[in-house]
Amino acid sequence: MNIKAAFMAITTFVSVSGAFAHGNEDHPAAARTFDASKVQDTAFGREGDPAKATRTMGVDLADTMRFSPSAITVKRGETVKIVATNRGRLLHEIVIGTPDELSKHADMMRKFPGMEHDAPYMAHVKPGGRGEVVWQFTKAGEFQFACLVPGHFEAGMVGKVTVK
Ligand SMILES: [Cu+2]
Repeated sequence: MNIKAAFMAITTFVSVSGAFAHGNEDHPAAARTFDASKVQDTAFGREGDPAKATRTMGVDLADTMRFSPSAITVKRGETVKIVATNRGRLLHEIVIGTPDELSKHADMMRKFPGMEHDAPYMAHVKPGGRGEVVWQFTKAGEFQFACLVPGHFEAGMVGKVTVK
């Protein structure tokens, strides 16, 4: 695959929202504005309206390459606000997805380490910072949240979401 084709694949893959960020400065973690007309369904749910979030869940991100808690359970249809706090000294992120999509996405991140990405189902969290993802889990099943900073996913920075 040539570079251009690879880039197109990444763009198609990561940008459910159509947004493709080129710098964190332009996209502070907490500045997402909800726009119901732009919500798109995915295999693991859809962007949630913050006004409809019924629960806030805290998840810590650590340099041990672990999330805490590492597993969450939600009800199908529920909109949750996940507040990710980075307790470490490294950049981390939380990206929700299906196991298959996340591992493909991690491959892309490894091949293009400088790549910035942004979508409603992820938050990049600087050391000491916080990020939020508001997500409605519309499908029952087992999903994951992961940190796709190159090397982190491979080191086991993956958590489980069970939707009942
Ligand atoms: Cu990480």
